Amino acid sequence: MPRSAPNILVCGTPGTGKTTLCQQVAEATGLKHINIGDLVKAQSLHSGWDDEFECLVIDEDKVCDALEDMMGEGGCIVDYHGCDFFPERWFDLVVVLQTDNSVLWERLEKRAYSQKKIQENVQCEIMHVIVEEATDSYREEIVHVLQSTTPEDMERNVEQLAAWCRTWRPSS
Ligand code: DAT
Repeated sequence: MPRSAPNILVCGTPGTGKTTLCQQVAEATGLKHINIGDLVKAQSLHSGWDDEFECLVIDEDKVCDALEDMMGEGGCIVDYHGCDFFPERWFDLVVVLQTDNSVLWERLEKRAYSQKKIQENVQCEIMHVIVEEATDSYREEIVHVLQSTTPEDMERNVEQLAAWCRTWRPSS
């Protein structure tokens, strides 16, 4: 069954603006915003805390099982930093957000992350880790890398995604 509305995945290093973008696109288009971090906490889809990386160890199979029906219906905008464990068939568009390194550093400092966690995340951004993950996991033509450093970038990205949704048609 083809989806009646598109599914979008928004990924990128923490702090690049995924949640802000997804909220605004959801408001503009009616897509359902699915924040994977919130879902994992709400439904305990994890196996505990990773002391080294200072984050929950998510249970990827359980997350995929929890999402399968919604994704099959379509009309979801999914918000998660990584992207390599979702089924490729779920998404019509994959957006990777990127932020200037010094701006990203400041955003993460405001989150009260440890210096180590900030360094690891900014290093991840410098090395384009998520861009590589997305291009390794999805067809090149559906992966779009968007800058998310300034409020103007955010506004433009919201408009672009909303415009893309308006013109999307189900494939036969
Ligand atoms: P993420 O969901 O990727 O972790 P977020 O949406 O929570 O990121 O944004 C982190 C902070 O940065 C938040 O205070 C909003 C701000 N921000 C994000 N993208 C921005 C942009 N393009 N311009 C200005 N501020 C931005």
